[in-house]
Amino acid sequence: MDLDLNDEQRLIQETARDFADNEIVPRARDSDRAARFDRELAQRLGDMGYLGAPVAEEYGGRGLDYVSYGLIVEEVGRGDSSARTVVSVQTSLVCGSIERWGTEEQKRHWLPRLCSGEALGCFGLSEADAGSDPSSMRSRARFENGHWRISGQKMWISLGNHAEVALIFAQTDPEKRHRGIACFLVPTSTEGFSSQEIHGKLGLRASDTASLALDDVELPEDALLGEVGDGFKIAMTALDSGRYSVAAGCVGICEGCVEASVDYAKQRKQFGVPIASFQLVQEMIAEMVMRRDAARLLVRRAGILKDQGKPNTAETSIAKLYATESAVECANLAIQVHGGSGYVDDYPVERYLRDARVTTLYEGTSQIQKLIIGRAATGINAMTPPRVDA
Ligand code: COS
Repeated sequence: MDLDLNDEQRLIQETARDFADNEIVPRARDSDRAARFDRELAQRLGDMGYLGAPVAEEYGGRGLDYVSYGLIVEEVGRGDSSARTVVSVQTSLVCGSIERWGTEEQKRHWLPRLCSGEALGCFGLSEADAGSDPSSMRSRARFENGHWRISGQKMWISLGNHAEVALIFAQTDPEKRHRGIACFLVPTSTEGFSSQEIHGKLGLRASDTASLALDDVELPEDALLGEVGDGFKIAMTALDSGRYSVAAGCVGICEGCVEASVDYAKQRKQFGVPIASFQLVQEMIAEMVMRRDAARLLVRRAGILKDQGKPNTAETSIAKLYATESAVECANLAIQVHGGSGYVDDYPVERYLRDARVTTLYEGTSQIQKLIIGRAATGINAMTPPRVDA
């Protein structure tokens, strides 16, 4: 496996780095303090082509490979995970699903506006009682007199209050469990659709998080994405891309922690010398560097497999598990290196910790990733273990 970047990928990385430094970092603290979703920044991300980087150019994307997409997400994630969430949700969960499963008409209708940032989209899979186990969702869809009617509630939906289109997953036949789930493209202006902001989050305060309610929402037949029964697979393939994106963003957090900690440790003096000269400080920095490098390599491997069109679900889960846990660990260590200064938002490290914390929860908890990895290694599904007493 060739892990080197080519010239084009290096240029994409440098451009994204400059963009993050010049346009994301300067806004991050204020948006976090104000818990304000920065729609203007979302538009700038669209202007840069960062909201549909791997989408084909004919649909308004940039037609980039997955490794390049990962490089962009890493830089945006180093700048601000709330901005990174916009990129991940819009690109991996929304645009990726429409491009892969949509009809030509659906693609032409939605993708150019989503890729440009003119419109935002959200991904309505989770419910209050259906997180790790999405096939137990309670949202229902029925086909009546040539129309779909959907009712249900969704929870923890990023961009839900600003989206123009929501991908809504709903059950058409509960007896079929995951094989009865369907996915719909729901314009959020449709009568019966409403959203509400979720307040009081530990982190990602500048990211919009919503609960959605669908009260007998009526949709035309062609609002269906894929076929009835494809919903679970649409969700899983979207999450294979979304988890990659979250992992890449977390490499960015690890990188930010290393950079901030090295800078601080070299300028902060105690006992008459920079604290960077203390072995115990270097030990913390070494741990961060090691985790950053390992996470980056795991993300690169997953990206290369995606670009090669090879199966990568387990490798993506490994990257997601390791990178997200490492982001939490690195942010915690970075605060330790910064001492009291790391506890306030003059430095980015306390935000890194608060923002990193959700990444081991959403798009599949660390425990779900371990079960996916364990199943791939053993061939045994520990989520529904086979009976041994029958
Ligand atoms: N890509 C494509 N298809 C997939 C897939 C993937 N990555 N993973 C599973 N599938 C398919 C399977 O092939 C299977 O297809 P068939 O019905 O044709 O047999 C079907 O989906 C069911 O798969 P599986 O048996 O693995 O489903 P489980 O109920 O055991 O659940 C887990 C699998 C737990 C891994 C899944 O439910 C999951 O990822 N849960 C976490 C969800 C999550 O991340 N929620 C947070 C959302 S935040 S947006």
